Amino acid sequence: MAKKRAKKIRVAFRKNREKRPRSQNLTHDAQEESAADCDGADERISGKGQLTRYRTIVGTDGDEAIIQREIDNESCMAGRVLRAIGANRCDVQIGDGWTYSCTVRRVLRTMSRDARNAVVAGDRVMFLPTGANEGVIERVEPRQTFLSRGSGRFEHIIAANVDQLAIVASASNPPLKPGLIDRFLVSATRGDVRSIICLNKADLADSGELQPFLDLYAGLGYDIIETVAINDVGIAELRSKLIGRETVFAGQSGVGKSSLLNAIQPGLGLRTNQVSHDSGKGRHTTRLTEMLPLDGGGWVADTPGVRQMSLWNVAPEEIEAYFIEFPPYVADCRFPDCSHTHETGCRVKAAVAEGHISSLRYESYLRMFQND
Ligand SMILES: Nc1nc2c(ncn2[C@@H]2O[C@H](COP(=O)(O)OP(=O)(O)OP(=O)(O)O)[C@@H](O)[C@H]2O)c(=O)[nH]1
Ligand SMILES: [Mg+2]
Ligand SMILES: [Zn+2]
Repeated sequence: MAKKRAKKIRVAFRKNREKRPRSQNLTHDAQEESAADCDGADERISGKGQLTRYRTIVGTDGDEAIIQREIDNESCMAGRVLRAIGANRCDVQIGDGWTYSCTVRRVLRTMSRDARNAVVAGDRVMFLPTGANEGVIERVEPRQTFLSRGSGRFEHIIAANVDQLAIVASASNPPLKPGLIDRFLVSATRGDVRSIICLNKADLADSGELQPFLDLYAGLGYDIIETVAINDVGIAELRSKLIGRETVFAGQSGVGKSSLLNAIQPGLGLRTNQVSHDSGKGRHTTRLTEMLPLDGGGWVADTPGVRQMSLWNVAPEEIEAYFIEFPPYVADCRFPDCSHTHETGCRVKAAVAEGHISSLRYESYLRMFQND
């Protein structure tokens, strides 16, 4: 393929030197930006009018309108972001294992208009070394895969260039939320990431209680494993699915993401904490997304627990395509633009009534469709 020629490109930037407008609903925003959402915490929600400043940069227009800054390749080094600390500092590892502590060139932060964080764990970057173990990130390579969610008016990219997402849910304490699993499945598919579901804390469920969930997701073709992080149940099976791959662990706070990773590789020594007795919620113990090397090959990324999983950039009418059991029925709905919510002659609703589509999954679909 012919190399793309560098040219001058007009780029809309987020204004960054002005005072940002105060949000109308500060309490809500404070809740939305949970303590665990600490990466990118210095980015605020800003009004639409903030996106109007244009600047010209030298770069190449990629496919999907990805704009690549032209940089001096001679003086830069290639590396992988192991962890992003706030919006402006990252640890970047180069091929021989040496790690540089890097800042992020301001132009990159203003260029990433919709994203809360310009550089995320897993990114492949070019950086300019400024010392023996320091540098400045000059360019983020286009992401091959990504896992993201909506965070206020921005996209929160959790990790990039990983193969798999381990969706961790707990049988109890905090209670199982199937809707959250379904949202992660949609988001992973959208970012080209395959999913594994870990139903952890199986020791806290009555025998047979989890079977319907296991059957449901296994029946849809998803990889689902029952685990007990503190008792070594399902750990060998989970480990075998991780070796040689790059897997991001995500889920609510307190479900046992860090505990599972410690069970898989005790040397990781990740901090864990009890679920709060009062609220029944996790305590947001893990604060950063961090890529960790696995003995035997591959990487895992531990992430802070999320409170909500809003879909980002998925239009309501696109959601049906992410529910892998829907398409055969969708084709037979009476109206070609059927939303499967209220229409007569809807085959999806009929399939739910007949028990061919799980009502749990259909409820998840409805909530996502209504953006609830
Ligand atoms: N009974 C039981 N408890 C578990 C299991 N796995 C983890 N726990 C406990 O659940 C609590 C929370 O575990 P963490 O590993 O800190 O959870 P996390 O998902 O990493 O939470 P955040 O970092 O806050 O997102 C700890 O007290 C763990 O000991 C399990 O399989 N069974
Ligand atoms: Mg944790
Ligand atoms: Zn329909």
